[in-house]
Formats: sequence, structure tokens, C-alpha cells
Amino acid sequence: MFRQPERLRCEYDAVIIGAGGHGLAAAYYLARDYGMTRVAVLDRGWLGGGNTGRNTAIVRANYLTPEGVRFYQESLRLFRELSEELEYNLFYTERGHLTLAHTESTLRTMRWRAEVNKHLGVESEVVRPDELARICPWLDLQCGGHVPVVGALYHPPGAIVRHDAVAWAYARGADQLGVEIHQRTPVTGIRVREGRVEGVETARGFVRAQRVLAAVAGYTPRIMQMVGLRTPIVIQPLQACVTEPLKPWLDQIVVSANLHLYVSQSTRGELVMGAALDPYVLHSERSTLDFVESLADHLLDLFPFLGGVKVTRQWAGMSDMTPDFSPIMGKTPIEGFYLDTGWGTWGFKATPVCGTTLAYTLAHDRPHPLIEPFGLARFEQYALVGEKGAASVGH
Ligand code: PYC
Repeated sequence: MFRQPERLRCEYDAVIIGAGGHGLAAAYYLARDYGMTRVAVLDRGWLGGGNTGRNTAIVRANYLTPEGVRFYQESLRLFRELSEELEYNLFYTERGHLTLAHTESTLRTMRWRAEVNKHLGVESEVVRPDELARICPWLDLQCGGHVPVVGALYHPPGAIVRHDAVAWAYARGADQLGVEIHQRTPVTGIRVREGRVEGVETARGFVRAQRVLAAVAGYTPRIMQMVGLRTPIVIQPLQACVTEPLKPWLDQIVVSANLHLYVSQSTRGELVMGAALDPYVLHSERSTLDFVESLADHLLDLFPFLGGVKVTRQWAGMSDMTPDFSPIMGKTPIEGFYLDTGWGTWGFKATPVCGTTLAYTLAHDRPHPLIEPFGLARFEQYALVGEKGAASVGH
């Protein structure tokens, strides 16, 4: 798929820390759109081994804030063309995304989201239970008698994509344009002099670069310590699991805002499922039995006929959570040092738009207009982008 360069050069135009989807996409668009090919992507582990390979592959744009909707709308647009652009089948399939509401107050947030979405040209509408039963006849709308479904936000363009293929395809595309990808190359320090980045220390020696982008999700606090900057990010685990493969029966992506559950059926037939964040700070990719038990409990409220289906795999990722549930992207107080973080539970769906907007930001040394609202400075300026009602699994 891509070369494995033996030699790490002592200087590049840009170093990107993190060979996940975001870092690779930024490298690809830096080379494609700005001719910047002396770029090294460094990773302490392997390509796509972090949250790119640990998410549940959902893509959508039905956010709550205008800033969020515009940003993810562009991501959806890029995702639709991505298989063709990268000449790699990413199995992008539009399924329709349903966020179920089990209370009237949750439904109020859905109405708000639908209005913001429609205003900005994103297809979204609130549907009542009779319409919901037509769209997804498998749902038990009475929810086993516990918390009946009172309506849903329906977002027809919601899709799923083969997540690790996105990383492979960006890696191949970037490599073909001359970018170097160095796996198993931990960054151990970042050299800053008089407020300007000079390069990165690695386990394989010092690498000089005038531009350094950190796209490392759950490892962000460690990287920030290296440059002496603070962010309000905390790391919480997000877990997921899959079942044995079943014949295709579930077309839609179904999310319950109140049961904190989401489920879709992959092209291989597995049910891919997850829940809300674990409610504690933990820098670990450990998964738990508690998670599968409570998720199964809620899943059976919605789809009681799944009682005999076996869970075959489970995993966890480290989510880099911000107080306003929006990402942190762009420039920092250190000249030449850029951030792509704060991806919490919503990072995969932003992969292509992170690539284009960060490439622009590094090339021009000014934030792309789409990411201007997501700068680190917003926490000092009290200019938060409150996305909690739509960014995560459910509230
Ligand atoms: O934001 O769509 C989402 C999502 C799905 C799983 C975790 N977050």
C-alpha cells in the first residue's frame, strides 16, 4: 500500500505526529493541493491503530450548532467522492441515521437540530412514531414497556464507511505524492525556541521542521506537556463491540439518545454497537464486561429478537473530550505548532474535512474559515461551540 522508508531524514517541511486518518488526510492534501511533499507522518505505533481503527464508522452531519453542521456537511461531501478520489473502494453506504427520543425534552433538541440542519441545507427532519415504524419496522417502539419512543430525528444522508480502508487509502495516496510514513517512530520531545517550533525529537533522532501538526487524539495531553501548553482536554474511554454476522436486516443507523446506544449493521453482517463514554478519566484502551452487559440490556429493549445473538469482539479507544464537545483545531500560541484534537466520540466522521482544512491552515499559516470557530483560544475568550446535544451518543 505504501513505502516503508528506511531512513528518517533530518529535515522536512512539515512533520505530522499521528498516522491516523486525520494526520494522513492532512498529509495527502498538503501534497495534493499545495505541492508540499517533503512531509513526514510519524507514529509511535502503526498506521490507523488508534481511534481510526477503533470507531464505529458512522458519518453524519446532523449537528446542533451552525459551526458544526457546516463543518460536517463538507466532510460528508468529501466522503461521498472519496472512493473515486483515492481510487479505493471505501464501501461508503448511505443508510439513513435515526436518533430516537424517548422523552419530550429530548424531542425538543431534535426539533432544534432539524431546524438548524434544514436552514443550512442538510437533510434532517423530526418523525413521529408511526413514520418511524414505517422507516424501521424492526424497532420495538414500546421499548419493552420501559421508555417508549416518542419520535426521532431522521437524517437520510447518514452513512457508514469502511474505517480502516480510509486510513489505508489516504496513506497510499499520500505516499504516491511523495509523503513519507514512518511507523514505530515515537516522538519523545518537541523543540521550541523563542516561541517557534524547531522540530521534533524522536526515538530515531532529531527531525527539523518549521511546521508540526499534532493529530494524536488520546495522546494529546502527553504532546501538550512537551510544549508546555494547556488544553481543557480530558481522556475518557469509549467502548464498542460487534456481534457474529447476521443476514442483512437493519438498513438504518439507529441511535437512542436516552438509552445511550447506537447500532448499525456492517456490510459483513455484523451488528456494530456502542454506548456513551465511560464516566471516568482513564488513559487506557481496556474494555470491560460491564459495558457489554449494559449495552445488551438496552439493545434488547429496542430489538428484543436479538436475544440469542453472540457478541464476538469488543474494544475501547481513548476519547479526547472537550468541555463544549467540539474539536480543537488550528494554530497555537507556538508559531508553527498546530493542533488537531478534541475529537471525543466524533472524530472519524471528520476525517476528510480535517485533511483539507488543516492542509490549508499549515500552508497559509492561518485557520481555514471552516475551522476558525474551533481554535484553542476559544476557551480563554469564552467563545465555546456548545455541541453536546448532538456530538455524542446521547443526552
Ligand atoms: O457521533 O455519530 C456519532 C457517534 C457514533 C458513535 C460514537 N459517536
